[in-house]
Amino acid sequence: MSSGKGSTADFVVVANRLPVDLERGKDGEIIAKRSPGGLVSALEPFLRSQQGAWVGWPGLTEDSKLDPFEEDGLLLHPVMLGAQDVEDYYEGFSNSTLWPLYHDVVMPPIFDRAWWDAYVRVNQKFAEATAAVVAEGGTVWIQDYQLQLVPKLLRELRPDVRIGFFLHIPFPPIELFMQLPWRTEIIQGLLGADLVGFHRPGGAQNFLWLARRLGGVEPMTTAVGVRTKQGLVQHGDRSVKVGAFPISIDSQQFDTLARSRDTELRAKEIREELGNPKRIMLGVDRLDYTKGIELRLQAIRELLAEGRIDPEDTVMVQLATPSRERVEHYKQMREDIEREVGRINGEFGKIGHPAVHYLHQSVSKQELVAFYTAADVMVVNPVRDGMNLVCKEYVACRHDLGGALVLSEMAGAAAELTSAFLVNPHDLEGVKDAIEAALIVNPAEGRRRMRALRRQVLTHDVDRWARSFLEALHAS
Ligand code: GDG
Repeated sequence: MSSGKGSTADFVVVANRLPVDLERGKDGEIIAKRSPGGLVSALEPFLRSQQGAWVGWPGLTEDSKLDPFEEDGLLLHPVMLGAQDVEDYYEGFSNSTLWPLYHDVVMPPIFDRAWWDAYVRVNQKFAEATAAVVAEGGTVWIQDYQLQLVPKLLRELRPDVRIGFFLHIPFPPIELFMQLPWRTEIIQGLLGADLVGFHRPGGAQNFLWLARRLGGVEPMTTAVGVRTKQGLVQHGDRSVKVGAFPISIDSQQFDTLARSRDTELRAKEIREELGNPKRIMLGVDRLDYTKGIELRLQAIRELLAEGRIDPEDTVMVQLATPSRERVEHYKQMREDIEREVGRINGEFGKIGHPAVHYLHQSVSKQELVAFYTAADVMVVNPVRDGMNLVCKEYVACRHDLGGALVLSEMAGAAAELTSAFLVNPHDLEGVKDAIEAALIVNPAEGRRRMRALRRQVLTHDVDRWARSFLEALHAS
């Protein structure tokens, strides 16, 4: 890690988190670690190729100042947050107000005025840090729900820069968004951008409606175009473009990793470690209540109880990456999930041969790819998900055309991955049927589906996503 103090960049990404987490070691020294999650996986390869700068929080809870540093060719600008900011802006307003509200209120959002004040304060801090980093006339790409006020705040500080904003989570239906006491401020914040992007046209459409109602904008195009998937509004003397840009993954990288000899060997080893079952089902998620992990386990328990899955020859592996562990909803959910795993193994497992293998830990990318390669059925059943990258990664790894994907209709990815076994995640019987169908699909049908899925994922990668967003931004 080398210092990059004082430099500016033509292209700046701003996100809540930096792509590395910093921690204090025993002697007070700073240690950098890769940080997981969909946003980092999606953006990092692109930014690396652009030699841009990244502004974000490094995960350290300290109000001190930390100089910018270079990590693996990326210029990183840390925005430091104290313990109270982390509690109120991050765990509070971002993850206990906005996250549940934007995910169809699957959990009740909490509206707390002190959290909102912290959200405003921290967004201002990010805007100031970005204003100091971006070169004259440069481009800034702001990411996600934690920073929805930054477009407006940054424009006030730096009217010379071009500003894009992309939301990685769903933009909610109008009726739900209207519950937010600070709805006008959020819409006004987003309208500070030149381009506001969403995963799905539905999100863009909701935003356009709200911009008219709360943002005082004049519609130039009232609908998100079916072909262009973009709309345009007049906001004061500026026009703001609104559009859908479905995110993706570095498909080629996953394909290449999956084809390597090491992955093949490790996948074989995983099967052996699991007792060489006939079928392996896999779930990979951040431990989050939107991902439907409890429902998935319930479906599996019922399939086992009804004798539709034989625990002698079929096992489930659930990789659950630790996430937001200090937030109350997450603590409760972890307990519920672990109780359910215990219950299933208590009823259907044998000594040394559990029905569900559960890991509450993060694994390396190589190991993850080996799991994808080893899995016969990948179960992705979020109750709501902006996109979901895991299902795309699974598909990119199946160059052998093996494996089957069970996918929730409520994931943004379902619009593209139509050859998956699509399910309504609230329909428990439907989920059970889809898992069973995927387990017993005949090989020709399975290959046909996987071929179609791969065609989509390999031709629509993260590079294409980023380029299409930035092209639209520069054309605005
Ligand atoms: C948000 C939106 C949207 C997970 N466990 C491990 C690991 N991961 C990686 C996966 C994947 C990423 O984390 C998770 O991405 P998702 O898209 O599935 O979910 P969120 O974190 O909720 O992401 C989502 C995304 O932003 C991008 O816009 O798709 O809808 O909610 O890349 O591979 N990676 C490693 N070890 C793990 O144990 N190495």
